[in-house]
Amino acid sequence: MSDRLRIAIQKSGRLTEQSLELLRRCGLDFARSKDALFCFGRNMPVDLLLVRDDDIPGLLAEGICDVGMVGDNVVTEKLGPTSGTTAIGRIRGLGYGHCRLSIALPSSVPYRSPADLNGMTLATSYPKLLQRFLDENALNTRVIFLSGSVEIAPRLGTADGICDLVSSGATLAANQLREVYTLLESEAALYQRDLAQSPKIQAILDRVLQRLDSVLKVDASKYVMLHAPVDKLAAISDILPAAESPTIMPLSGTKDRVAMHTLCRENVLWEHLEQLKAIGASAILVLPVEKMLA
Ligand code: PRT
Ligand code: ZN
Repeated sequence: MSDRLRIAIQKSGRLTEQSLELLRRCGLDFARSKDALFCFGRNMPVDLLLVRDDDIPGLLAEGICDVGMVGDNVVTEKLGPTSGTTAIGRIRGLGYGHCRLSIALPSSVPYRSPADLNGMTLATSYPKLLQRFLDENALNTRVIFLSGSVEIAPRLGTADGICDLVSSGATLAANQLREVYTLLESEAALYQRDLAQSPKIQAILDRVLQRLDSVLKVDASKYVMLHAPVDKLAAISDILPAAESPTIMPLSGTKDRVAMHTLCRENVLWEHLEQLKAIGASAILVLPVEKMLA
């Protein structure tokens, strides 16, 4: 058994760039081999396997890799819910690859509740997750498996509706489909196999996780600068997500308004900025944080 940590990531697809970038930001440097299926870690005992995302749960289950960066949707479809029931555990959400697995019907088809799916045929690439939902709701709905282009099945007359991944919703809209029920929310996540018998590999993983946690924490943090009415400072702090105690500075030419700087430990959204503006904040700047040693 080698004493190197093996990480599987998607070889080529939606998750590839961000997975590689995240590992790079954790300080991992890989030499790409010619076939690019295996990359040797140059500065830590960590190697990369580049594979199809669908293969990652199986590679973890077989112990061929130790951790995998893969969508929750893929792992849940292949292995079922991982909590406690399998040796594969979800250890971190990675903050990219967000999507949801949803049932969608042609816009013209009425829908009030899952019972309306009775007697229909649904096309999907996620037959296990869909069948589990149908069974839980005691629905008599036919499932047909399609490995791709699921969204055109209703137009071709192959199915009444679909169950597929959605992110922006543009694909559904382009096919006159309407999302009616979400089965699963998903993001790219780090999964690990049971390493109880491999303490050396677990120790390498712990080092990588420590770095990963700093990177993820910095990503979620924002530095906010704004001008605020003096009597609204408390209300502004309440709006800012996970804000630390702010720095308050005078503004020349006015006693009623001050400059406020604060670190927010969670992402600051447009909704927050709109609320801040509504209670009198102005000149609002949200800056990314590069590194943080707290
Ligand atoms: O070759 P390989 O098997 O590795 O790749 P793949 O073709 O199976 O997967 P890929 O690269 O398409 O997606 C990899 C992972 O990205 C998925 O398993 C999800 O975890 C995640 N992800 C996030 C998505 C989407 N968003 C997504 N929108 N995967 C697919 N889609 C597709 C969806 O199937 C639909 O066709 O995009 C379309 C919908 O997008 P919107 O934006 O129009 O709603
Ligand atoms: Zn795939």
